[in-house]
Amino acid sequence: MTNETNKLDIVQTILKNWQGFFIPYEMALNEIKSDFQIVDLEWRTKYGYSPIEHLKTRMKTIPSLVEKVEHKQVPFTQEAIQANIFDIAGVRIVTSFIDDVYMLKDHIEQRDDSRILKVKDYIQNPKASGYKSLHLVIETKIITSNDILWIPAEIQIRTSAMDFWASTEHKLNYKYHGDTIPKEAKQQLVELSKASYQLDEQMSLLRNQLLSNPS
Ligand code: 0O2
Repeated sequence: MTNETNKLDIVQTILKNWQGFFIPYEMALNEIKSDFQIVDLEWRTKYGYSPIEHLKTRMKTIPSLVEKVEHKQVPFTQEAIQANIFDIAGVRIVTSFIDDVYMLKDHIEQRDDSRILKVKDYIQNPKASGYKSLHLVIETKIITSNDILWIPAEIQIRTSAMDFWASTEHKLNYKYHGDTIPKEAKQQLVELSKASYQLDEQMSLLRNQLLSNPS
């Protein structure tokens, strides 16, 4: 395990010498964001409703990248990181309903300018923490002035209820950073995740009832 001083050296080296490394990932984020802005606009225009509540993009922070590279025992070279770390560019899409999560996955699947490399369905198979979300590792096509690149990105799609749970749990864990969150609190978080999923299911049921019997 690299010690803290070495970690700091690595972060500083990356900051100093790897400026160009992150550019294709920025391009991928712009591309994906604009694809979903089009979906949003199209749906609002056609149906007066969009499956997308909100969308956020983020670049992995350098300390978080260094930690992951160490954890996965990937060599500290640009080539090795490009080939092994797929969430440098990250997109989070929040929907109102569970069905919309999978509808957006289908949308990505059908596009010619993206390829799904891996699906991690933490809605069907929640994490032990109670975390629920659909994760897709994709490659998105970028056309530059002299090249065509396929850049990896991770897309997390989840409902507002799942997002509320995840961001609150993250804040609680952050408060305990370096310390273990008490066992009872962990169990309570799992229960809260189940309760919020019931809310999602009931909302879906209500929507389906209203759609099949609008009057
Ligand atoms: P960051 O940089 O802060 O966003 P891999 O080996 O690469 O396939 P990976 O990516 O480590 O696996 O694991 P995973 O679990 O598929 O995705 C990690 C991301 O999912 C995390 O990002 C969180 O955004 C989210 N996540 C996973 N588990 C939990 C959880 O229990 N609670 C919450 N709140 N979020 C979770 P990072 O790793 O924090 O990176």
